Amino acid sequence: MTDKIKALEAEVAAYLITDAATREAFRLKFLAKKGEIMPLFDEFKSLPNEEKRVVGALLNKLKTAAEERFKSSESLSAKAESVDGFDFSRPAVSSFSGSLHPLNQVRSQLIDVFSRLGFEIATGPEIEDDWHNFTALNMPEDHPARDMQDTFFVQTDPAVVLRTHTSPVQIRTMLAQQPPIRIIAPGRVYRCDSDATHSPVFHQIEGLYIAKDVSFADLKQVLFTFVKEIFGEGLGIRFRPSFFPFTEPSAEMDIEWIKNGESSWMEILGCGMIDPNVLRNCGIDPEEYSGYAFGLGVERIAMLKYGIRDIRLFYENDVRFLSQFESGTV
Ligand code: FA5
Repeated sequence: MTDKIKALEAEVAAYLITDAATREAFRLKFLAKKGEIMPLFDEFKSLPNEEKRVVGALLNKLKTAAEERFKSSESLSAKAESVDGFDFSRPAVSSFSGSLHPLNQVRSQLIDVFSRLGFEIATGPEIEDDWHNFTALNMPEDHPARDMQDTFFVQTDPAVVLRTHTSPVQIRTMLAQQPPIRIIAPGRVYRCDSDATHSPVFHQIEGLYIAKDVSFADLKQVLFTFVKEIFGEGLGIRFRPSFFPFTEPSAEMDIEWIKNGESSWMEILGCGMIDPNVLRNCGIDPEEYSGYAFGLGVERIAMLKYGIRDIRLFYENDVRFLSQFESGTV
C-alpha cells in the first residue's frame, strides 16, 4: 500500500491542470468518493495496528497534496469561466512580426555603405520633364542614345516622362549647389522593359562626386569598396568600356554569378567621368572641376546577393518567398 500511495503522490504532482475540464478530471480521479484516494481509507481500516501509524500519515499527506493542488488551480478555472467563456489558460497564439522587403534591406545596406564614404542623400521627382531626364544629360531630342532607355511618356504632354533613371537628380543637384558635391540619389525608375532580369519599375541609386582633380581611379576605388562591403572579398568583377552621353569615358561594371550551372556576368551599374557639356549645362566650369557618376540597379544587386534568378519574384508579394528574408525585421 505504501508503494501505491507514493505512486499516486507522484501522479498528483505531475498532473497537468490547464483549464476547467482538466481540473474537473483531476477532481474525479483523485478527490471523488470513488476516485483513487478515498477507497484507500477503507483499505487502511483493515491494516494491522502497527502499520496504521505510518500508512495513515502517508495517506493523509497524499490527500492534503491532492486537495492543495486542486485548490491552487481554483483561480485559473474561476477566471476562465468568468469572462464570457474566454479561456485564459489556452496557449497564446504566436504573434506575427513583419520584416523589411528584401529590396529595402539591400537599399538600406547600400545607403549605409555610401553614407560611410561621405555621400549625402539627394532626391528628385519620379515624374520628370524631358529636359532633366535627357537634354541636360547631353541627349538632345532625336539623339539615338535616347533609344537605350525605353521610355514611358505621358501622351497628353510629351515633355513629361516617368524618369528612366536617377541621373536627372545629378542635374537638379548641380543646379542647386556648387562643388564640392558628393551625393547618392536612391529612387524608383520606369522603363518599358520586362523579362527575368528587367522590370518596368525598378530601383536605382545614383552617385555623383564633383570636386577639383577627381579621377577615374577615385571612381574605381569607391566602387571596389562598395562591392567588398556588400558581397565580401573574392568576387569576380569586371569593367567594360561603354557609352553614356553624359559621361566620358564611360564603363559598365559586371559581377560574376552562376547561371544554369555556368559562370556568367551580370551588369550591375553604369558609370564614368561627367561629360564637360553636362557640367556646363549646370553652370559648373569643367576647366576647374571634374567629377564622376554612377547609377546602380538595386534589384540586380539583390539578385546576386541572394541568388535570385527572376526579378519578378520581388514584386509578386508571395509570402513563401518574402519570409525567407525575415532576418531584416522592422
Ligand atoms: C543608366 O541608367 C545610367 N543612368 C547609369 C549611369 C549613371 C551611367 C551615371 C553613368 C553615370 P543603365 O541603363 O545601364 O544606365 O542602367 C543602370 C543599371 O540599372 C543597370 O546596370 C542595371 O543594373 C539596372 N537596370 C537597367 N534596366 C533595368 C531594368 N529594366 N530592370 C532592372 N534593373 C535595370
